[in-house]
Amino acid sequence: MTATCTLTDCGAAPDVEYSMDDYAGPVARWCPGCGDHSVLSAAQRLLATHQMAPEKTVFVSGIGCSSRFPHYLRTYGFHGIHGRALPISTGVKLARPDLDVFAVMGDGDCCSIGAAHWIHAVRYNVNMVALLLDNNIYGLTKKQTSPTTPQGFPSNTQPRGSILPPMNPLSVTLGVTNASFVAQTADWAPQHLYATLDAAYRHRGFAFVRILQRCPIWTASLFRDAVQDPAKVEVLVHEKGIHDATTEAIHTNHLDHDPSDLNAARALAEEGGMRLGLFFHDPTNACYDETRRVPGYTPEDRIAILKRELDRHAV
Ligand SMILES: Cc1ncc(C[n+]2csc(CCOP(=O)(O)OP(=O)(O)O)c2C)c(N)n1
Ligand code: SF4
Ligand SMILES: [Mg+2]
Repeated sequence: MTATCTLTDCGAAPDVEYSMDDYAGPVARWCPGCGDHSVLSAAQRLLATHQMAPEKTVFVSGIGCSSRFPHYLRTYGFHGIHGRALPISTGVKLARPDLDVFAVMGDGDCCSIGAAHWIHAVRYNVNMVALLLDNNIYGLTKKQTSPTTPQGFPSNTQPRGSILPPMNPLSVTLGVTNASFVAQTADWAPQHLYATLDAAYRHRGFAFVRILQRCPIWTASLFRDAVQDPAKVEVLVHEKGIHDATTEAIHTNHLDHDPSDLNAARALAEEGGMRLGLFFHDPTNACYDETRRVPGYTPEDRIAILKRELDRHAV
């Protein structure tokens, strides 16, 4: 695919073609075997496939191991504060709709401290890709129970085992009004991971992707069975879904699921289990960034409108 000139927006083809290496930042400092490495590679491949101009691409994160993501890419990046990746990335997209925006979050980041932002981001359905790197634990702060930690799994905050049943990020997202794209993939299924990121990027609206992510330091046992035995993973298949021949050949356990069926998606998500694929997709839902956009105002017009509004409240 050829990129267009982004400096002048003249539409001319530039004499540069980006390779995956052009997006690579410093060597990632995640532990060996950490699933975050795999997600980073898939993101670099996506950037190269779509020839996304580094100066027109932004990765926003919160705080956590996974949130170091923007440091390792040579695009724009914003390493934010814990739980706030989504309001920051929403603001970036609203102010600069011409940019490609990605939010990268951990399970603590998204499902605990950032939970209110998560719900409203789904409802606002702003055009961006949100990645939940779910290792079922607070990794950076050394094995503290997160909302997705399985019940009974011991941690440093609940050494006798996580007390509550885990939150289901797919069910939560599918329960929010205006949800438009909900998928699940895994770091150890690189082809499926890439195909999912590609589908998410192509989606018009807020694409929520939960990535089952291995943390060999704190939660090694949780994904081991699924990694070692492909039959333990079920792949959702459908002509409207995410299709990857390699994944479907390795994981022969398939389930036919039409991603335009919201009730079926909710039922499947509620069942839990190791399921990879597109649970729900509706590209017709309203996107806040599109409906609120008022074309034709210059910066001077906007300041004049703002002043007029403020004057209305003068006492
Ligand atoms: C406001 C605030 N509260 C708590 C912390 C401490 N803290 C940093 S990262 C983190 C959790 C990280 O877990 P997760 O989001 O799952 O990311 P992971 O490290 O597992 O990738 C916490 C509690 C913080 N930095 N800021
Ligand atoms: S502690 Fe776990 S999540 Fe954090 S970098 Fe190491 S393997 Fe990855
Ligand atoms: Mg985590």
